[in-house]
Amino acid sequence: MFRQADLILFTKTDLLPYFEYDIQKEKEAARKLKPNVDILEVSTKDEESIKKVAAWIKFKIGMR
Ligand SMILES: Nc1nc2c(ncn2[C@@H]2O[C@H](COP(=O)(O)OP(=O)(O)OP(=O)(O)O)[C@@H](O)[C@H]2O)c(=O)[nH]1
Ligand SMILES: [Mg+2]
Repeated sequence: MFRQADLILFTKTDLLPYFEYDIQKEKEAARKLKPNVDILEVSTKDEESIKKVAAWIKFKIGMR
């Protein structure tokens, strides 16, 4: 899955303080599988993070 992915979204990042989830470690693991993969952190509580996803999609469409 991660070898095929163009973008990895880590979602619900507002909840990170409440879980023992090492996001940096997971990013490193993903980059081991696909070094140049794009990675974004998203939370529905953070409008900017959603806009970044939309901008990523628009950018990719523009490349076609
Ligand atoms: N706190 C928080 N809750 C979220 C976020 N995104 C979705 N949720 C909640 O998570 C639940 C599942 O919502 P979905 O829209 O299915 O989100 P999803 O990213 O597909 O998540 P999963 O289905 O749980 O894998 C709902 O109760 C949403 O309100 C987020 O960024 N932060
Ligand atoms: Mg869902």
